Amino acid sequence: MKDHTRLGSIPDLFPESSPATEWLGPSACVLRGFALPYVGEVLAALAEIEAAAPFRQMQTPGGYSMSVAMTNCGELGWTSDRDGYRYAPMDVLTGLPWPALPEVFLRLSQAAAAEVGFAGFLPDACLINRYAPGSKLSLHQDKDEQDFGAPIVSVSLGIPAVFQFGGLKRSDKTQRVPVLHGDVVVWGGVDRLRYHGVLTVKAATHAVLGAHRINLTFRKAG
Ligand code: MD3
Ligand code: FE
Repeated sequence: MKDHTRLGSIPDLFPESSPATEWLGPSACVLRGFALPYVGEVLAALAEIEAAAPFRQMQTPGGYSMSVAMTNCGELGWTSDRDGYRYAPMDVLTGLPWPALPEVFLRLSQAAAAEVGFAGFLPDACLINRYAPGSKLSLHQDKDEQDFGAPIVSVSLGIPAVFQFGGLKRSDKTQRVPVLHGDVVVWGGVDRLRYHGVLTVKAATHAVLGAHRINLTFRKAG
């Protein structure tokens, strides 16, 4: 029978332009738009977290104020101050435990990790970074967690940014990876300790988040 829809014969004009999954390494990849179906629920949960544990600009051990504002949810939260970096169960700003990880955060991070081969990922910490234009995160490794066997899942929301993505030594060559609202990055295994950072965020406006970028990183910290 003749195929009147011709769906099977429409050529893909852009076969490599924006694949849904872009591998950055053997165990690191970008899942384009993966968080989009979750965004409504994620933003509602985020409003509650922010109300209970406000964003704050933490101090570095060297006494500088970070340009990125941070808060946390989960059993453990990442903190930096004059004494150093660590995960702790209490928010020193409020004197209260960090808000619990909302169910939608667990569902999203677990689904993303499974997509990259890390089935059963169960984070106990979510660091929430808020970037205004001009904010950046210098090249670093995430090594304050106890268990490097678990991956980290990053969810980007709001205005665009460019990730810097290097190797296991600070001096290794870096790649630049643009990330948009809804993009998810998962890294683990041999890529778990790769240096990374966020270039200075440019001025832009997002329909929902205004002049902000928010990044959630899900971690197994304890
Ligand atoms: C590592 N946050 O909070 S992870 C952090 O946008 C942090 O706020 C970033 O780094 C942020 O510690 C999101 C960026 C990232 C992307 C790809 C990687 C880290 C990576 C690939 C391999 C290793
Ligand atoms: Fe990091």
